[in-house]
Amino acid sequence: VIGGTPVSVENHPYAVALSSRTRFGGTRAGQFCGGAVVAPTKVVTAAHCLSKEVLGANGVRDLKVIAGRSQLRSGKGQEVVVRDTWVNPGYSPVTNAGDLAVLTLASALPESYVIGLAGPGDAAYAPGTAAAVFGWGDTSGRGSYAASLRSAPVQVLSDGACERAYPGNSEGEYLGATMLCAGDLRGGHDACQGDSGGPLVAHGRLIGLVSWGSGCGQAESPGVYTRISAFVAPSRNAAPL
Ligand code: 4AZ
Repeated sequence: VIGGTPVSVENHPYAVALSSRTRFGGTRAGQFCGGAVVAPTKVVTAAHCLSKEVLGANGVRDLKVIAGRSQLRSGKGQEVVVRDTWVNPGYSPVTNAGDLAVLTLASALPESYVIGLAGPGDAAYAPGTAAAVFGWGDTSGRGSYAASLRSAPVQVLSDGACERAYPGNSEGEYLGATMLCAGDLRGGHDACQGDSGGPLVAHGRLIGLVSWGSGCGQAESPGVYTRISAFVAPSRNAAPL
């Protein structure tokens, strides 16, 4: 997180770390992505966090979720094994469209950790809404990972702001159907590497997951998030959120 401040997970218990048991050890305690608790045994994260390149040969068996812990190297909270993963079949690793996966945990987290989802039409998606992004990722854009959970204030931005920044050039393509634009057009507040999959929250509800962007915290290069409302529908065919 760029331009953030340390926050206590006690105030944001839906914020969890995805950690590898065998990789990225040392100061990061294996942390490589974030996630959000949406039910006692369900964590949403970015689909790109579960790619083979990220998970390594052991796949899901290498994965654990760390909850209730601000300082990753402290002993607090819960470390939970992942029993099953669901990757959005509409996810494209080429465009990053539909960048969402659901982890089913082997044991339940407290109900008090669960954050509600902002569904389609929720006012929290209106451009200009104050939002906050959470994570243990890079705080500088130069590979300095946070030891403790941080949060930065960002604004929900219009689709147009990201369409202008990412028109399908080498920086990427913004596809508003499953993506959400948020950040600080003047720069200075953003998600960054290692924050992927982590929560974007507005009006006390989950609106996005950190997905991608050009660099971190740069002016005119907003963050691109997975649009949670694209996966919350009253229809029987909706994703299992
Ligand atoms: C990443 O590499 C990444 N500034 C995530 C978010 C952003 C940039 C990069 C947004 O995981």
